[in-house]
Amino acid sequence: NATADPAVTGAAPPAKSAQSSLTDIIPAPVEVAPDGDADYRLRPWTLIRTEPHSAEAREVGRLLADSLRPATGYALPVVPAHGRGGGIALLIDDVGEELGSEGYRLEVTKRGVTIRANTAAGLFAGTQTLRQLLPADIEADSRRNVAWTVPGGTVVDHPRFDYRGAMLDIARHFHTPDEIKSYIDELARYKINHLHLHLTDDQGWRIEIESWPKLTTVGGGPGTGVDGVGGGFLTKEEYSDIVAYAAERYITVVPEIDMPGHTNAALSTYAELNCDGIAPPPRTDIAVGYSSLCIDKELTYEFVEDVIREVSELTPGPYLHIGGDEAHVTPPEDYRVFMQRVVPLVEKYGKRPFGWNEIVRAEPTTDTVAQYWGTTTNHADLADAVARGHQVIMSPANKVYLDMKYDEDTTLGLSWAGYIEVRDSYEWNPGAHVTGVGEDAVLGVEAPLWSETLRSLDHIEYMAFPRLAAVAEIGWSPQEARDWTSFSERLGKQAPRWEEREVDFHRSPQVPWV
Ligand code: TNX
Repeated sequence: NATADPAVTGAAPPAKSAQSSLTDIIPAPVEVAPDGDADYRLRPWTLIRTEPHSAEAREVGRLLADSLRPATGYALPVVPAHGRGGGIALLIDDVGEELGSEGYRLEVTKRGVTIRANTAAGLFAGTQTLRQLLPADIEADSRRNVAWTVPGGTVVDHPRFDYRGAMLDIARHFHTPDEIKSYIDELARYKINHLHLHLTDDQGWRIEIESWPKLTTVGGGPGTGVDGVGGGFLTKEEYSDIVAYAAERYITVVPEIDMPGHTNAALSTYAELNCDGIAPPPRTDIAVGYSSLCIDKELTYEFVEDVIREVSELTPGPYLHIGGDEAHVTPPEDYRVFMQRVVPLVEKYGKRPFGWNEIVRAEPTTDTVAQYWGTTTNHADLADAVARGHQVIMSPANKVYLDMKYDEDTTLGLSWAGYIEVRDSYEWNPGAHVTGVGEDAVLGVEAPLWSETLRSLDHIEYMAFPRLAAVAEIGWSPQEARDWTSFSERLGKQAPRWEEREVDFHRSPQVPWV
């Protein structure tokens, strides 16, 4: 018994730690059925038993063990699940078509926790739920004397949208591989499965391209970035390592090379890319819309193809994002000519093209995904594109731009799309947000984080949390299961977890923090 009298046993009792409830999970699951008589308690001898002959299931078990060992101090060996047995079981099983490739079924009885899924991705999602079901002390990085109780009952769960994304801008200020991995860790906890990396912009070029080596040494070198303090770039090895780290956590990296605008870092590095052959000076301010690749030069397309080829080769995921936003100095006819040539290059290298919503004006192949970042709920170009068959990612700037200030007192961030408090970021429906863009046209949601004002991981975290958790729930949970009161209460209980992990967050006055 967890409350055995220390005067009798001579041992220190487990410290009081708020037990989690089966209904505390973010994102809210499809079905939750608590059973107050079926709590399970982890023990020093608990085993993590994984589907025999599945290397992927074993790997999910290993990541789970890694995440539970520090605070529990238990060995938690990962062993093949032969026969019956208690402990934590991760089993690949036919759990029904409706659970799809990311759904899972989690059952907690007195004997143990069993997660079943059609795929290892589903098992991984289930393990993220399990982590949230343990007391917040589980996030500690050293041993805690706590009763590691998992509340009894059953969770049946699967996502609403296939694509749940977050974007990180590493161009305006470079963020290191360790910082990116730390962000990936947080995304995984909330079942976000895509990380869009904004790799290039006017102020910096952050991905090594072997055929154009000065892009990074000059365009991404020291002194680049906003205010000249955001230099740095990812080598090919570092990028691949991030992609692999993300993949282990069932997160797909979506690389973005923004063009034809947002290209001053490239244009200032290679004079020959400019129409007049003269390199403009590097820029460290935060203006937008002043740069453009030279549409009439053949060299432009050699450059673009080299970049697309090299980035595609490094990227196992299906998408390549080519930006296309705010090309204010590219005349519409030139923009069209450019995209009509470049979109097929993306497909030539086996990738599905992805662009900011402006891209649909160029009438690219309908396979091109349009990322909506507008602030209005009527958008004729987008509705027309959907009518032609395009899929859309919803990133309305006035709802989910994580770089927007929370309120007038927020020191970081921008406010061109307004202030965005947590409730604003939660209360909207991606399947009915823009007229003519219905649920079926929506591939998913994404929360972009632009980094003009963000220099450190603390800055990133402060702007992302708690709003990223809201966007995660929008992307995963059924619309009917979503409710602000419930969400805000569950959100309040995340605070001790963020504190344990030293994740900065905004203590929004809208949330009942515990
Ligand atoms: C608009 S959103 C941009 C970015 C800025 C951002 C700042 C979009 C496609 N373009 O270049 O960083 O606003 O919020």
